[in-house]
Amino acid sequence: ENTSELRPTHPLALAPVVAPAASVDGFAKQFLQNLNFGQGVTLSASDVNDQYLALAYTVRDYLMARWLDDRATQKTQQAKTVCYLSAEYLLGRQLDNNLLAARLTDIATEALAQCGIDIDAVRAVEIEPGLGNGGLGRLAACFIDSLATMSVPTIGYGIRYEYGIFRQAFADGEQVEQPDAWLRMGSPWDFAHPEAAQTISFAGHTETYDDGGVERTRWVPEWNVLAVPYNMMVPGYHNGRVNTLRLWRAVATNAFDLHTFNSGDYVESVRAQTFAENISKVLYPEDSTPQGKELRLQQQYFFVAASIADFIDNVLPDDFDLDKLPERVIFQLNDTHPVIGVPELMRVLVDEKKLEWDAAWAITQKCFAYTCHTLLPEALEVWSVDLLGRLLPRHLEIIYRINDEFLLEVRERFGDDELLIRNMSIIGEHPYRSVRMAYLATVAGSKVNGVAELHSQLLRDNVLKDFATMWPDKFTNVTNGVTPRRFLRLANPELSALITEALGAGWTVDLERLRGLEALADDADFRERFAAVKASNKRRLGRVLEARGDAAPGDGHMLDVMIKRLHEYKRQTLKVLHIVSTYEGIVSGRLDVDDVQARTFLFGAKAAPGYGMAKRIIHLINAVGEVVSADPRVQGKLQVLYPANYNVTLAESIIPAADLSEQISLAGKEASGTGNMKLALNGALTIGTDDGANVEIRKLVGDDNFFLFGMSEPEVEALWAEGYRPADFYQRDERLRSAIDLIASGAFSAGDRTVFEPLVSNLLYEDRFMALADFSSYLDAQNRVDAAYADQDAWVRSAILNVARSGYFSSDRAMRDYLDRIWHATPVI
Ligand code: GP0
Repeated sequence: ENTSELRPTHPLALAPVVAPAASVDGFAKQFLQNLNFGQGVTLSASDVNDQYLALAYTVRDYLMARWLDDRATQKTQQAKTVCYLSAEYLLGRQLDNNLLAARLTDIATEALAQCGIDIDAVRAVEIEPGLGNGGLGRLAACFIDSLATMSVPTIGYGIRYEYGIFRQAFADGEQVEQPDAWLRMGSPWDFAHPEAAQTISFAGHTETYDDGGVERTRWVPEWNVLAVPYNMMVPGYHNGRVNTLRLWRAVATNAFDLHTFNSGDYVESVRAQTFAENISKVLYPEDSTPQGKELRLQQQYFFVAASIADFIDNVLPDDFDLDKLPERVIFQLNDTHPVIGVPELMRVLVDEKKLEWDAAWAITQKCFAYTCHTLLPEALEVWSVDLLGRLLPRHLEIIYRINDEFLLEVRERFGDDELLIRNMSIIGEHPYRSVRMAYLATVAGSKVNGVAELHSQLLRDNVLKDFATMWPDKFTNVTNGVTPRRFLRLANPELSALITEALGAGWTVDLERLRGLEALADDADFRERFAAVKASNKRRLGRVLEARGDAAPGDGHMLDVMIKRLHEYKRQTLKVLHIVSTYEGIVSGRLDVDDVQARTFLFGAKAAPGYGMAKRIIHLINAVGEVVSADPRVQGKLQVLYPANYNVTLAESIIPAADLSEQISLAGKEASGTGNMKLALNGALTIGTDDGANVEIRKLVGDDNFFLFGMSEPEVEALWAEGYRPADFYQRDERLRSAIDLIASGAFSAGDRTVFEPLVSNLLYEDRFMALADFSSYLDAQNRVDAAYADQDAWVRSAILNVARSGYFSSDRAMRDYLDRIWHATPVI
């Protein structure tokens, strides 16, 4: 910092930075100033986007004084900083969240009203930064919110993708992907710090050299890019704390080749720039599957190397003794995407800072911890040795040495068991030589955690069994959580007001206080008010959907929602089979239409663009929806909605309106789920399998307030072991046969039997996720749902108990668990 070299004499320059006055007048003044001098328009000439940007800059102005203050103390204080390394942050809209955190909502609303502006119209133009795919990215966003609210010094590190998760549209019921140009209308919430750019290198070779009698290795890279940081402010809720989310953008070190440009070859002149800047161009739209693409490895190394260098250069004081690094930082690895940070820190310590290998390794092991988010074997990331060695030759050498020393330790512990050695090696040999990133993370990390009790147990018992035997204490669980600020306070203002009226406002930062609602579940007056809020939220959702050109949920319908990424293991197909079966039952007369509860089935889901089967399932949902909606025989009874482009913003409208939450993955496949928590917290009842965090939700809310169905994880294993033949289930269950036959007959594809044939035969002859095996149990549970819903008083009581008993699923609690069990860091107030 060069501020110490400044010798200001002006009194304003000597005064501390202060926020604008927290009053309607102060806000209006700052807003108009930003409109006039920032956007360069007068109020009367401004359009809604100008107003949005000016409003955002105004909120930022209020937060900035605290942010500057917190940065200064971060540099001087000796506290440990949590560096959350994540390739994804699925933030959602910022404006409302930041207004709320800074207690500016009412002031801003009134100030804008006095300028003749309706703040709701301004809100609506914000494009959410979709820098994540789904649960994993949203979890990162919840965690940094909680850490700021708890005053824990934190830096979230990630990538500033120019294009986030694709925008989904439907054409004839099929998904089409469009680029998400989220930066097009301006990005008021982040600001570039080009002066803090880091140079990130790639490729080339390594060589040894004599360093005053010591042989050392150095990396001679072949090309590099600049990593330019963009800071986003992460305000805590009502505590004045502002943490940082630091996202890196790739910029070419040489903008273009002037010589080539002058010779007239414009395309060639910018080739290198295009190449370098592609690194932060777009988020990989993959969820629960790894992408073995070179560009993705470039992204991973790019952001992790920049982040580690940034922390050492810019956050730690100069001349910091790196032996003490573990006292000052924990790098939390959000899945394996940032694991290349392990050999990177080793390279920095050994090659650049010239520490001994053993000392460097001792430091590194204490500085990292690893969160695993999956059990699907196909989702465990591996990099071919060939690719890794080409892109990061020094890192591959370091990984080899880490592995050699680790395998020596294995031999010492377990003897020369070659099979065990092969199984535990960080380097896999089949089908090609590769680095197993989850193993590297496990060997290097001080702790390894799963994201729900069942998941952590299965990690210990299956996926990482040998490692758990070797280091039982390394393994722990932290059940995921969600931020109550965004997903209750902001998304559900009416329920929030009702809760605050009943319990006081403290629940927003102490969610266990919701327990106080238990007693009110037996209060008829409270139940009535709770039900009125739910009904109001449904109408609000209807207005949101209609404004987008979608249909609203049916009047008086139960709202049955399945909102999550489209994946076979999550079993949207099982949901479709239920819908088709109900439809077929009514049409064929097997079901008495009066016995069927009127329902709106609402789906929200994107499929990875390259995931053919998932896309076919999307097509099927839309096709079934179209037929069901058009059929007069089920009018007013069954409705299927599938609004395109499900994202955080839409989730915030759907979740508060939901009655029934579908959490129907095959047991043992969903690591945790977090949508399940958001829905329960907003008073939806869950129909779910014994999977992920469903297990904990059911335990907390009670069996009477949860619809359990399906095989347990051990039952799933047993059925696989005995030989699973889905066609047997089809033969045995008439309801299942009719539903599948109806799809196969072409009833949802204008008579064309080929359209869904691949889907049907996959179900009948493969069915990896056992939808057919769980079908009858699922249908029975749905019948229990119908019966329960018929008694509205009892249903509302259960809904209230779901809210009252979901306090555990606050991400504040999850953060406390990480702090206690993994990070050993504390809040700094
Ligand atoms: C897990 F492996 N998750 C992955 C992945 O690639 N993407 C992703 O979002 C999810 C899990 O499936 C989860 O169970 C979990 O709750 C979430 O990560 C956060 O831990 C889905 O909600």
